[in-house]
Amino acid sequence: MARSTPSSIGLVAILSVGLVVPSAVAIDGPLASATVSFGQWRTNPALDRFPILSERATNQHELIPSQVTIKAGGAVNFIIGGFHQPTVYDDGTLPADINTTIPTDTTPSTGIPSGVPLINDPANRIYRGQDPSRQPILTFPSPISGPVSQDRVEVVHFPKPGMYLVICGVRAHFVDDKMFGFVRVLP
Ligand SMILES: [Cu+2]
Repeated sequence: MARSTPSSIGLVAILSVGLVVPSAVAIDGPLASATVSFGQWRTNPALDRFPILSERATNQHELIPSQVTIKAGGAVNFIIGGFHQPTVYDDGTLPADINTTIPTDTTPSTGIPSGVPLINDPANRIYRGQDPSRQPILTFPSPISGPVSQDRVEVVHFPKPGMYLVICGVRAHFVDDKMFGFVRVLP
């Protein structure tokens, strides 16, 4: 018994430290997170979406701001306004690296509307957002024809430093409207 006492004390000490220092510590401070407006509803000319309108011609296809900076271990909150799909590529990927050929590098949207080409180039892709056509149906009582909600949030974690390309997976938005930006993650 006498020999077991020191090790018991040591075990208690280790357990106590374990209680004080969690295994994963969330980061804090101004670079812990950033917010990106991922598509925006226009106001000029004035827009009236009441009660459930999401007319695509009245939507701005931009990431605002186009580049944000956070620390490793931080997060980016993509606030999605409109029919968009945030997709993130690994450190160093450039817009020219993304393959967008139909149909080999795209997949059709599977909900409402269906058949919209969504970029599906998995090379160096580290995150692909939800199918924007598969969001909750707005009409109630709901006919299957929709429409679906186009405004939502996706929150993405960045554990490693680097410069990450973020594109909109809706092919026409990326190819025609250059809808992309970057997340700079500091050590
Ligand atoms: Cu888009």
